[in-house]
Amino acid sequence: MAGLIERFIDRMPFTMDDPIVSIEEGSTPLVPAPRLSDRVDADVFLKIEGSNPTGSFKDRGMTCAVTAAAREGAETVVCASTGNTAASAAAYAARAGMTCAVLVPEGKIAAGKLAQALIYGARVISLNGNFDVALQLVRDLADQHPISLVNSVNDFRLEGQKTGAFEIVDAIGPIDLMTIPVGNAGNITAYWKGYKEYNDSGVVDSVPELNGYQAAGAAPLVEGKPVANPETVASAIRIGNPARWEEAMAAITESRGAIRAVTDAEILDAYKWLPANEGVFCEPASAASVAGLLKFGVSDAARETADGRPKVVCILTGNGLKDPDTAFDNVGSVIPCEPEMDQLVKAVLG
Ligand code: AN7
Repeated sequence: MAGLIERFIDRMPFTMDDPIVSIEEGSTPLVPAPRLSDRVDADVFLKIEGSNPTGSFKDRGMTCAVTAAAREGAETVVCASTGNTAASAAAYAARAGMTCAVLVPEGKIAAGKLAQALIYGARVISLNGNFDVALQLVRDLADQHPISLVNSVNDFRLEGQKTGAFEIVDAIGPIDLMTIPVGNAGNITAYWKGYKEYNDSGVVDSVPELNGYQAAGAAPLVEGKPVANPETVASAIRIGNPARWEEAMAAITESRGAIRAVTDAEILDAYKWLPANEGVFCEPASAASVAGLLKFGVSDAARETADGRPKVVCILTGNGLKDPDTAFDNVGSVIPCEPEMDQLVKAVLG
């Protein structure tokens, strides 16, 4: 399967003559979730973005951001990151033969993401400060030096990430509701762009309602003001001042949707329920989209416009393997066993 620039070249700010940097991202599974569907009385599908090359949706944006950087002749890319952007930037820079530096909040990045950034060969800088401070610093750095900034303030990132909407519609037609975790608010902005683009060009004649979910301890868009010290178990969305604030709120309003908060306890409930009941393991931030759906349900408006049972898609933005520590903190322990049949029988049958 080709990468997403090639697959959607007519809707991209690129031509096939550009130096396309791809690791065959996109084309992720859209998996029906029968048990979740029963719980919310809707046909729910999970968009498994953890199946991208580096295990998160960031690869959709990064193929575009790094292709644009390559076209401009950039030699170095930089980003601030809660982890997934760092892993993705590091991989695509490696693929392009560029140098990559990533700025991550000290101690607040999941182990898998840190391992990825390092093994792909990035310079990993641990900042004594949170994501919002890191983003401001790299914005200033990129203004002063010939370095390409690949955070989602870079419009090319949105061009790539909008293809998630195309894939959903191509697979199951127009949907009634989409739920998505919101951190820096690039992804919800990009999905809305994608749905509108398909609608405006006549591919479909409706757009879905968007429901965005933030962690309660890091919910600036819900509170209507920046959060100085964001805190949540979902480290990927531990962000207090989203860069795409206005665009995200416009997407919510235009889609007649909502931006709401889910607590860490609700996030962790969904995080554990999903693998045990649907066989799908996502990272805590991603589970916010399921936690939100379970907490708030499907709106009356989405049910009314639906043709039969409403069609709902939850975006699962990152792979559960990214964050093994949170998994171990929330499950039982392994069962020790001597190589004897009696013990084994007890261990297996409980
Ligand atoms: C798994 O990697 O911001 O609202 O620096 O990793 O577009 O920010 C990650 C964000 C959701 C939120 N789910 O998306 C970063 C970073 C996962 C994420 C989000 C992120 P945006």
